[in-house]
Amino acid sequence: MYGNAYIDPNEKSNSITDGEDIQKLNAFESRISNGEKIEPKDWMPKEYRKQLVRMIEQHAHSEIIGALPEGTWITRAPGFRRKLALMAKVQDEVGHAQLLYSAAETLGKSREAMINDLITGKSKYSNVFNYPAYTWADACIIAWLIDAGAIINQVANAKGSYGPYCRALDRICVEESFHLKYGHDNVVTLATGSKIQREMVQAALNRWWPPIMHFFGPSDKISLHTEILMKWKVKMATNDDMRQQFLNMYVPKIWDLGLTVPDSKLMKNNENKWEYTEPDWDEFKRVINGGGPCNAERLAVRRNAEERGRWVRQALLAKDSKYLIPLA
Ligand code: BYC
Repeated sequence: MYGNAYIDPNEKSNSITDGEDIQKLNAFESRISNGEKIEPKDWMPKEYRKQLVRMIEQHAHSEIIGALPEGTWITRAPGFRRKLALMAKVQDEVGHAQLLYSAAETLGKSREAMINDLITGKSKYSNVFNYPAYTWADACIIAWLIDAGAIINQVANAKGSYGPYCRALDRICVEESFHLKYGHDNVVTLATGSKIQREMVQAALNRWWPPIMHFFGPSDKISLHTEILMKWKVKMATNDDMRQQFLNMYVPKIWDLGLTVPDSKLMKNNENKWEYTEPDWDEFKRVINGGGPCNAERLAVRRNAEERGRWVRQALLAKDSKYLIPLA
């Protein structure tokens, strides 16, 4: 669409800026330090392009796959008002994927190639969507706490350096803030409801807590991409900082509702930082690499959608072809 300079992610290099024109690189980095936005036709290092494609594409896949666990609850949401609200939320998530795929396309990778990498398991998407939503309370916890985590990440990164991604994030955040309110309202209803409702929402929180802790990415000590992404202002906070921000904002709200967090080590230390049980990073790696409880099911749904919609995309691309047989 804009550039055709998409770089193969498998390309090997010794240093991330090997072979770059030093003057151009310096000018690019000083634009970033001055807070300027980089636009699709501007010069950028190969690694910046590669990292952005990886991250934006994973984000887009997360939105489209993220519609699935909640989507299964549309027909079973309690009451017409909640069905309508959930339907609107799921539709928003798919819309976010469209915005993000368009942002990634500005870097030269086609949407077909991105979808292909998703359904063949080459590209990643958020760990959290590989777990099932067993009860209505699971759908409520997703809408409240996963959307909360997403907003923390997106509000920060919307101030980043790549124009199309930042503009997509700005728009997404506005819609996500409604999702958060909807999720919170549902969780409040359950947490202040009957004994069965309170137990149901606590059980859902217990199930979702470990994936939510994973959601912000591996700890800074083992994160692969944070350093360069922060240098180039693609990521505006580290994974651990985002996790701390989430705990700061949401643990008190969870406690206020009379719910407990399933981590006996969770507490604030003397430096006003949250301490918690180290998330199980082996489980995280297994899930993001295809071994979670729902990975196969999630990809099968997208594969099916790709197959069933292929004729539409082919028809749209074949602008010169004519109907040979009258339709009626
Ligand atoms: N899940 O070096 P690191 C939503 C991977 S959707 C899976 O720290 P980075 C919603 C990472 O990709 C919003 N994989 O990575 C939708 C890397 O692997 P590769 C979702 C993860 O990029 C519907 C490796 O681990 N939000 O809210 O510096 C309904 C090393 O990690 C995860 C986004 O997508 C993970 N959680 O930082 C409801 C935000 N974490 O690529 C709600 C956009 C890490 O080397 N993404 N990995 O094979 C980001 O902000 C960053 O990519 C991350 C990770 C903070 C997630």
